[in-house]
Amino acid sequence: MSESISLNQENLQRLPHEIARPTYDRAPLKAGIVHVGVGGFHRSHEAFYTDQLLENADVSDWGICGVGLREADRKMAAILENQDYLYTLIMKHPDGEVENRVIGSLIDFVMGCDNPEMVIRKMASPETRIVSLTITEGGYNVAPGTGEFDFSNPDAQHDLEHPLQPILVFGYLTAALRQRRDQGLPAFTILSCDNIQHNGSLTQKMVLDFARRQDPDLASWIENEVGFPNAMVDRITPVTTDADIRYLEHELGFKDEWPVTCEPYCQWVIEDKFSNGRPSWENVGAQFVPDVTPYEKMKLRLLNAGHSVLGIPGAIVGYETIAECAADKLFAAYLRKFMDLEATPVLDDVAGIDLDAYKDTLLERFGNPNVRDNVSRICLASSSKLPVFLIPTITENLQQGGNIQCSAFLLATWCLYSDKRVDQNGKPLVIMDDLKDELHQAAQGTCNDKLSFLKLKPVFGELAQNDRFATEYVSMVDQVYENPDVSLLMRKLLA
Ligand code: CS2
Repeated sequence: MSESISLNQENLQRLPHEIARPTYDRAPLKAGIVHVGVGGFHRSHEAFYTDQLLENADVSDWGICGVGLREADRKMAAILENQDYLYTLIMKHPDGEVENRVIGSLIDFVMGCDNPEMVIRKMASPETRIVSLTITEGGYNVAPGTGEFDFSNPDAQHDLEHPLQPILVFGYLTAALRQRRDQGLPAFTILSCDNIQHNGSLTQKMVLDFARRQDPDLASWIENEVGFPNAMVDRITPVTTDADIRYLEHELGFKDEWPVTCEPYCQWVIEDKFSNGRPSWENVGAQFVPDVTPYEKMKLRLLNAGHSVLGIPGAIVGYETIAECAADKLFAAYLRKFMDLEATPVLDDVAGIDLDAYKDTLLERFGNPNVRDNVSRICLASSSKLPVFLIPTITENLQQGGNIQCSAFLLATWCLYSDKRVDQNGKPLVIMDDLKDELHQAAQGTCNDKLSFLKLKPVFGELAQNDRFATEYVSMVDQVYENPDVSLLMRKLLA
């Protein structure tokens, strides 16, 4: 077999003809965007939209420079550098069609933990006009229970004491914004691309809380000058596997060490509040709206919550992927019941969106058998996901006398999952969660106090204090612990 071609700029024209690739000239691109958190999602979403834009218009200002702040980013930084920051996006349709495109919008990468000052300089450079973030739901340093910036985090204390060697993204942003202010440069926009209700407003609050502690004048400047658009982001993007790498090498004859797979569906709804210009992403499918709230709520509470609604019981049953869960008629009916009776009644109307059609589409997307989205990806970090995706639905239903059964069932199964840490067949579950020990301990307390798990305040807030919810939850816990065949209880719920 002939040696396969390695993906890089020089080899771009030697790739098999069926692979789409940038036809624009990458050499003159400037990094108008600095992005923190270059995981699969950034590469299938913002970098994809930006690549489409570069392909369709002559806009050399909007290349992307990636930033890694964690030691764990080092491997991928090396791979990207080796490939001239090119990578393949493998879009998998439900009917088996696969579209492959090499994405060219990423043009540089810097590692903060090696050289924090270089990252600060990059953000402070005149060509940088947007700093965007995918730092995960748990990355915003919110103090559990209070919603304030968590100054008790030792990394935050470190950043206050060493403003030019920050660890947290907030330290980087304020250091770079200070340099811009001092040099008379316009501020950049900070664009959050994480799944959080009002992600822009939350980012603004955290940046301002931190900056105020450091320098109140700087904080006022940031408050007046920096745009923090809220945005709803959407594209299901599983974790890259060796099989994806092998597919490109064996089927298409080229070597990409870090491709990314995703579904064909893609959505980005953004508030038009940019402080220093922005790409015309609307020309390639993004929507700019005055208020993103209803879109965010719809997506977080139907899609993201829906994922957990399938994923946690799915993990207990022993399903590997979300598609397997969605293909199980019982799981699909339970998800639909959750969406119709619990999530939808507390959603706002979204102009121009038919919620029933949106939910039908979700079931189809989840069922795409070619997107192998593992339940382990969905279950990871549930302690920072469910407070955003699910708890507000429960709280609002409790205020309005709405339905809470499916949600109570989900939390009871999560308790069982955290307690036993094995699936129904005895296979160990790999739990990846910053609070995994706390979750385990609280769940193990169930034998003495049935509300023990629900009393974990950083995750559930005051839910255990609500009699109606507590009663429903305890009834589910009793049933799940009596017979951990969660499908049986699911069937009862649907009867
Ligand atoms: C998922 C999201 O992490 C999760 O639990 O629900 O990553 C989801 O796949 C994306 O938000 C889709 O846009």
